[in-house]
Amino acid sequence: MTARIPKILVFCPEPGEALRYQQLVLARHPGATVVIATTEEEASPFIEETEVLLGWKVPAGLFARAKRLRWMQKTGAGVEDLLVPDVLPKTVVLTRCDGAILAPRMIEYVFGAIYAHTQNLHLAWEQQRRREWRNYMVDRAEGATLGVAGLGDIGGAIARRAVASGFKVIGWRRLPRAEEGLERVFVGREQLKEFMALCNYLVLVLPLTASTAGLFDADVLSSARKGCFLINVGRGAVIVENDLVRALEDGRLSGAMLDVFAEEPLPLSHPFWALPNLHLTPHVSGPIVPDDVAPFFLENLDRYVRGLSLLRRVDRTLGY
Ligand code: OXD
Repeated sequence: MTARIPKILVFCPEPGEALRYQQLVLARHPGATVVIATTEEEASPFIEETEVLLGWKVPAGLFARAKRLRWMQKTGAGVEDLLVPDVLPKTVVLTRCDGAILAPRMIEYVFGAIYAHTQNLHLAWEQQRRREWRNYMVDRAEGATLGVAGLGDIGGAIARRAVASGFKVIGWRRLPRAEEGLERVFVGREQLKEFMALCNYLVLVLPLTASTAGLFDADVLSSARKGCFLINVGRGAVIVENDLVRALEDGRLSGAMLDVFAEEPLPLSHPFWALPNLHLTPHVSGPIVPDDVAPFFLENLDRYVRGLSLLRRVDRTLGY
């Protein structure tokens, strides 16, 4: 088995992460050639020989020299960086991480955000810092309508958990597909505003593609149910951020919790930092943990060696 394992380069900017993938691959295939790199310079001596690339944040310049590269397994779920024209050659098969691996942590982020909102936790923490004892009302989320835009591996898992947690759950997706257990699934741009008008909580779990970039603009946001609370764990650029600022300022949306932004790190001058009803986190909702992701890669590697089709192969036209 080991003799047939292709040369693998693991590229991760974080050394501990790269090392852990190397250990996990070698534990399954001792004797395989698995090298690690955290910078373009470190990858340079190996890139021409590499057949399989595992990782993320790979400097675009490396691909031009990767003449033997046949397959890239991205360790994250989003692949928009690799689909920029002229980055990853079309001859290279691209697979992404199975969202089901990331979903359990992202579900906890989303429900943490919802309950922090209903329990007014930000107010409690502000009061504590001021040593202030002042009563306030808390709300309930159960029974509210929660809409999930993007019903892939992650969005679908969030929706199922919301059903189990007593929400009325509706969904929105770009293309039709059978969906079980939701009150209703709205499809396509033409049904987006109707969907928005029903959501008390709106969770965005969309990939960034040509069809989703800037989708949530002033027009779409103005159709949101008054007082809707928005959570974005997909990609920041699906929202026109200045339009979101206005929707939060004028009270159309009661608040937002954002983990992703059009530009990351969020520029210091960005208006989001100062909005009282917006809470933000630095893209932490779905951490890529090597011990979670490596078994998926190893399964795909096994399929690759046996000439089988790879799991979560990216459709470059759809963008995911
Ligand atoms: C991902 C991410 O794409 O972490 O998986 O954003």
